[in-house]
This record gives sequence, C-alpha cells and structure tokens, in this order.
Amino acid sequence: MSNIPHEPEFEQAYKELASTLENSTLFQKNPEYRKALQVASIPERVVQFRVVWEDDKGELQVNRGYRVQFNSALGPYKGGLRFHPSVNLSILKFLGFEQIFKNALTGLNMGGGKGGADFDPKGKSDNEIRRFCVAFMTELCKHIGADTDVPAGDIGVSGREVGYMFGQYKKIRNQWEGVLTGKGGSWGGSLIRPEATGYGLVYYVQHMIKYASGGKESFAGKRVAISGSGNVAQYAALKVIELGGTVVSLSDSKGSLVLQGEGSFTPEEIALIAQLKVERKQLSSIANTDAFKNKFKYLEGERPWLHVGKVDVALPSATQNEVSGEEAKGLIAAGCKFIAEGSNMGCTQEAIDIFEAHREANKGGDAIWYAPGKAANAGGVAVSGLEMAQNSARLSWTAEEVDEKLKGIMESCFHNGLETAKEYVTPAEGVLPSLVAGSNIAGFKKVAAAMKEHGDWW
Ligand code: NDP
Ligand code: 8G0
Repeated sequence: MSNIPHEPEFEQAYKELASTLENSTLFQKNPEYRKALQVASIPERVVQFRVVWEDDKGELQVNRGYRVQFNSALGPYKGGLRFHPSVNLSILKFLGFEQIFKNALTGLNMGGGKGGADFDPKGKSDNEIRRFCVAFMTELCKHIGADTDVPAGDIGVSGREVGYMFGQYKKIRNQWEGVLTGKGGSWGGSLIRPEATGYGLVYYVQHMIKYASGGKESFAGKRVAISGSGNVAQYAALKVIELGGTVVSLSDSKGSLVLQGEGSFTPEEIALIAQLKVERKQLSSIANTDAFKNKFKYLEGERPWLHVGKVDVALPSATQNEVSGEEAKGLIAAGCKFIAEGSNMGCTQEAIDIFEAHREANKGGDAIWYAPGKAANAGGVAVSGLEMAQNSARLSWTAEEVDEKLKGIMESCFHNGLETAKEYVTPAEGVLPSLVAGSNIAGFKKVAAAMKEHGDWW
C-alpha cells in the first residue's frame, strides 16, 4: 500500500492478514489475489459526521460520529457501533476490515462495516445517553437500511442504546425494518443474540480442545482466565461454568478481579457484575464488599494475565491489544494451552508471534494453540445474521433453534480454518495447523472471489 495515513491499528490488522496470505501458497496458486487485497484494503465508503447534543445542564456537547462501509461483496455492510472516547478512524477501519473476513467465515450473506463515536457513556445520565443516541441516529439514518448497512452494538452500546437508535431511525425514515441487530426480544430481536459472542467463543474453544486432545478432553476441570466484564466476557464465563470449567478472572478498564485459592466465579457473582455494568460502574466498586474481598484479589490498573497462576485457557474479551508479548510468555509459562480472542485484535502482533511459534516449537509435548477473533468471536455477528433472516421472514426462532445454528456455525468456522490451513500452509509433522492463517485465507478467498465476479477487480 502507498501513502497510508497514520493509522496504527488499521495497519496492524492489515499486516496481520497480509503476512499470513504471503506466507501461504495462496499467492503462488492465485497471484491475481494480490490485486484483490490491494482493492479490498480501501473501504468502499467512509461517512464522518458531527453529533451535537445537549447535556443535563442544558449545555451543548459535540462528538465525532463515523460509519466505515468497508465491503459489500457478500451482503449489506454489517458490524457494530462502538461508543468509547478512544474511537477514531484507525480503530474503526481495523474493526471494519476484520469484520469483512469474519462475516465471510460465518457462511451468511453479510458484508463488513463498523461505526461509532468518541462519546464516553461513563458518567452520563440515562437521559444524556438517550439524547446522544437520538442525535447520532439523526445523521446515521441517511446512510443505513436493512438492505444497505445493518449496525449493532459493540463496546459501550448495549440493547438500551440499540433501542433508542432504532426508535429514531423509525421516526425519521417512517420504516419498521431490521436496520439494527441486538434489538429487544419483543420488537424483532433474536433470542440468544446477547449470549451469542461469549457462547460461540466457548463452543469454538471446545472444538480446539477436542481436536488437540484427540477427543479426550473438554472444558471440565479447566482453569480459564477471562479479561473484560462486559457482554462477551459475562456470557463466555457463564458458558465455561456450565461446561464444568473454572473462571479465575474478570477485569475492566480500571483493574482485575482474580480468584484466590479454590473455586470459581459463580453465576450469581457474574449477575451482580452484569448489573454493575448496566449502571456503568467499575469492578472496583464491589471489590471491597464482603461478597468479593475474601474470595478475589482486586489488582488496580492491571490486566489479569500475569496474576492468574496456573491456567489452561485464556479468553481476552475486553478490547484490542490487551495481551502483550510479555503476557503471552507469562501465559505459556503458567501452562496455558488455548488462547482464543473474544475481543477483536485482543492480542498484539508480538503475542501472536509467540503463540504461533510455540505451536511449532512444542512438537514433542503439548502444543499451544491460538484462535484469532475473526474466527473465535464470529458467533455474535452470526446470530446478528440470523436476526436479519428472522426479521426478513417476519418470524422468530426459539432459543434452542438459534443456539443449535450457532453451534453449527462455530463448528464450521473452526473446521474451515483448520482445513484451509492444511491446504495452504504445509504443516510440519506433529504441528497443529495455524488457525490464524487458515481463517484469514478462508475468509479472504471467499470475499475476493465474489468481488471479482462483481467486477471490483480484474
Ligand atoms: P462491553 O462494552 O459490553 O464490555 C467491554 C469490556 O471491556 C468492559 O469490561 C470494559 O471495561 C472493557 N474495556 C473496554 N475498553 C477497554 C480498554 N480500552 N481497556 C481495558 N478494558 C476495556 O463490550 P463487549 O463485551 O461487547 O465487547 C468486548 C470486545 O469484544 C470488543 O473488542 C468487541 O469489539 C468484541 N466483540 C463484541 C461482540 C459483541 O457481540 N458484543 C462480537 C464480537 C466481538 P469498562 O466497563 O471499565 O469500560
Ligand atoms: O452484531 C454485530 O454486527 C456485531 C456487533 C458487535 C461486534 C461485532 C463483531 O463481530 O466484532 C459484530
């Protein structure tokens, strides 16, 4: 690429994908795909706008709003909206870029996009959040639609915000349509959508464990370190517990809660944390209560990875670049065998390189296996795709039906990555296939082929 503006997160995501394609036989077999990558790395369209709203004191506030419409080869642009003070074009471009290939891996007809605003929901009243959502959608509604671009939540945007935005879309466009996913259950939302990313992540890791152990092991008895305490982390933790595993950590942007001694986070403790997060509070506010202080250590300003003791599985589920190279080494030293990203780009490139090297270094003993977010966390957007399908058909499936479809999609995400890696990266004897390379190649090939048939490149 030439003349790239300074977009560190986007460059990181681009290089991670491009390097795995370069190091495979893909470009030898299909040299013309280099052109496709060049074209696909520029968004089809980026919408940027101002969002002016009034705070509770009656004062004017202004934020930056965005929607990156990255690729529509496989379907309408699809991807979440993030409200966080760190939001900028580099972050949304990296998220939109990842989304293209992730959505391809789900096997559903969705293109890739991402949006959001540099608005900080923390410290805002419910009324301020509602006014912000209304102001944000007043502009965004001109650029989206059920067959054009279908946003959803992400960090800082939950069902409550999706509701306010849906209402404003409907008022202005005078159309009730499946323009957003993650809607409320009584007005078009799919059952299992709130659970889908966390559950899907654990379903995916079940396949990793089963494959790596030759069918002998499962989550039962495994110690699992999780970061984050939002939507993805909460439901990943609940599913791990349901499957007989032990959850030893959760965290937020201010610090980590780490289990001391035996036991696990319980569903009741996770429910308490979920309520806290609805109120936009920090884990620090419960760390010193009787219910938590004897069982968990609160580590202010720390991520959990170097404090969790012996673990088998690590599930980064908070935000990008939340596992450093040092932390990757620490996790390996602590016995961690499976790392799967609930968050997007949860691992730094240094961490990925270390995990991937150990996949090859440990030929004789237990290998370490890393799953990238674009495969492991695809369950969320997959169920969003199922929500779109239900809205179009004007019907709703039961929780069991959606959960079964989610399990099937996660299984095929896993096997697609695995088999594609075997096909395009010659594996050394006894070495686990690279799920990063396989997932990137599988997602990219599908998108590149559709783009070619549309005349997007030739
Ligand atoms: P939530 O807003 O529900 O939770 C985010 C969690 O991560 C909170 O615990 C938050 O802490 C923490 N966090 C956010 N930003 C930072 C930061 N800069 N540093 C440290 N901690 C941070 O978001 P989700 O659970 O929905 O999203 C988590 C990750 O999963 C994101 O990377 C998202 O893109 C990804 N993802 C989400 C999907 C979904 O369906 N929701 C689907 C696929 C991926 P605090 O409470 O202190 O802000
Ligand atoms: O449902 C969605 O479109 C969605 C929402 C939040 C995150 C993601 C993702 O895949 O990263 C998708």
